[in-house]
Amino acid sequence: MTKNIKWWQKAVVYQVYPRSFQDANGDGIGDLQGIEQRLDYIEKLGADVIWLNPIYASPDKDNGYDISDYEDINAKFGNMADFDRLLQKAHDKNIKILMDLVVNHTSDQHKWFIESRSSKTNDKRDFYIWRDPVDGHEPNNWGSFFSGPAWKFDDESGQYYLHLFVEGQPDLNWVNPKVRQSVFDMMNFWVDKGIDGFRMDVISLISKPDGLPDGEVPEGGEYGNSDRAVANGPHVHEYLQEMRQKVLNRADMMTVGEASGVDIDNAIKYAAKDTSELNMVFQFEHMGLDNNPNPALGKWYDKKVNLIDLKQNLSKWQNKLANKAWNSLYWDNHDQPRAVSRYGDDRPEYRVVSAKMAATLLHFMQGTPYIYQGEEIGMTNAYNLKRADFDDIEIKNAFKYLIDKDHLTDEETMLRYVHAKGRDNARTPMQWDDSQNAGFTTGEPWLKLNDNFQTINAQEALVDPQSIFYYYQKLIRLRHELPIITTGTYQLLDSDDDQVYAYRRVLDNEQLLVINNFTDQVLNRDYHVDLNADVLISNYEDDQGSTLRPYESKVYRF
Ligand code: ISL
Ligand code: CA
Repeated sequence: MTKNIKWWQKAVVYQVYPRSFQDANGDGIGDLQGIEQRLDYIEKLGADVIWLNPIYASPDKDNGYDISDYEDINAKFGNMADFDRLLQKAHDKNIKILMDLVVNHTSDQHKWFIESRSSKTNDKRDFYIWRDPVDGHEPNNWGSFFSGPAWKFDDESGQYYLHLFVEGQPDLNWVNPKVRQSVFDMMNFWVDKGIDGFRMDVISLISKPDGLPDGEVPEGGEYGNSDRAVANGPHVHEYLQEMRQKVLNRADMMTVGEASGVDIDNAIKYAAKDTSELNMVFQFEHMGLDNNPNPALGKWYDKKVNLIDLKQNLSKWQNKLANKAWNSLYWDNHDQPRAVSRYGDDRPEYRVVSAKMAATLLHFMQGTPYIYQGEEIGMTNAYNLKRADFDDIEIKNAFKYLIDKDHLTDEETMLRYVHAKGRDNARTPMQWDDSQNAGFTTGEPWLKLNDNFQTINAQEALVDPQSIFYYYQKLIRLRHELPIITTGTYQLLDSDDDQVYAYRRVLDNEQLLVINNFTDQVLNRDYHVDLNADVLISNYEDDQGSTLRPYESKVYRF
């Protein structure tokens, strides 16, 4: 097995959210030149790949996920020459670049949509999903992912168009072969530039079910669940195989599909070992374990995940994908709250130790780990932001619909939920140092900073040998050095222990025992470890055997 390992199976990815990483020209918005200035930092961490969130031309209705020109750079971030230089500089350091590919939908400002909307007989009409009203209403009951209906009525032509996300994000009609060919041509434009792969936005949604049937309405909700109605549609695998033939096979690329609504069986098809489609998917099951028990409120909730549920879920993915497909490993990204706040404990006395614990838990699993910018310094959720400070359309709509319209919850509770789950927790500017605006910008930042930047920042981390940063650096180095982390089998221990997450990795005669105290309590657990066993990595300086201190995490190697 070791011989057939692909480069992306040993790689660690660092996700950069360009808008919030580093502003080079003082306009308050991160940009490509800013990323270039910080390449040394990413190189020091040791990551192999950078995934860039969308940097294409966009009216920014959903922070770049509404693209108006796939072959141009958003002027806020720079221009194509800046991109070409960034790619070159990254490659000079042996760092690869993964581009975000957003092709379930475009912006309503994309020239295809402008033409499509211009008349019912335009030859681009069929590039999008247009339907007549049914009894004067929307063609079906689907809700938008970001609240409200998924259909927008167009006065000119008297038809509705589908937008699973916001109004400014009309869904492309993948049934049309011209749409597919246009997307593949555009992808080849980027492949020809020498990029190293794609992260594919909501790729599980591109094939809509025949006849667009209504979705199930959650109790207390108003709209049908479009995620469940649409995900893994009838032709999605066929389209991805076509993409593989026409684009992906042209180079040695890495692909990861964002796959909401995907279960194990589907993931095995998307990410099968034979690589007929993608290399791996981002599954969402573990992201939903701490959802609100009221389905109408979806993710909006502030209770921590139950450890047994988490173990069951992650172990299922580890075991069932083994030898069949490949996992991606992540705690957070630009759509999720901060890892230490959600899975660790961001109180000052536990922040560092618990961030390292969460990192250990994830990084010794099988799969390709993703680190979201700031995770490596233990950035926390942004509790100082108030309703008026938020920028994210999902958060704004949630306030608007769930309080103002549906009255599902009150403003104060909603704010608590947003502090726990909102996407802006991840999007506040990167905290580089303790100077004004955390060294992110000399101007006015586009989104308010987390007010803890004076204590939590990269400069601080880089001078402290015990920092979270150096812990991640070591995790990455170990993954590069020890094949067992990539190829070993996974065995969960004590599945009914709701305080400690322990597992083994096994490869031939070698073994790793990974122990994580998920609580702030001192616990006692005996894993019958030989007194002479080597501690490979730990977040405490000494080993106290069966005594586990708060959030203690350690890995033995036999
Ligand atoms: O963010 C989510 C929940 O808060 C997810 O449901 C998210 O909307 C879903 O995973 C799709 O995300 C991707 O596509 C969206 C974009 O807004 C996200 O940033 C992107 O990661 C639409 O393009
Ligand atoms: Ca800028």
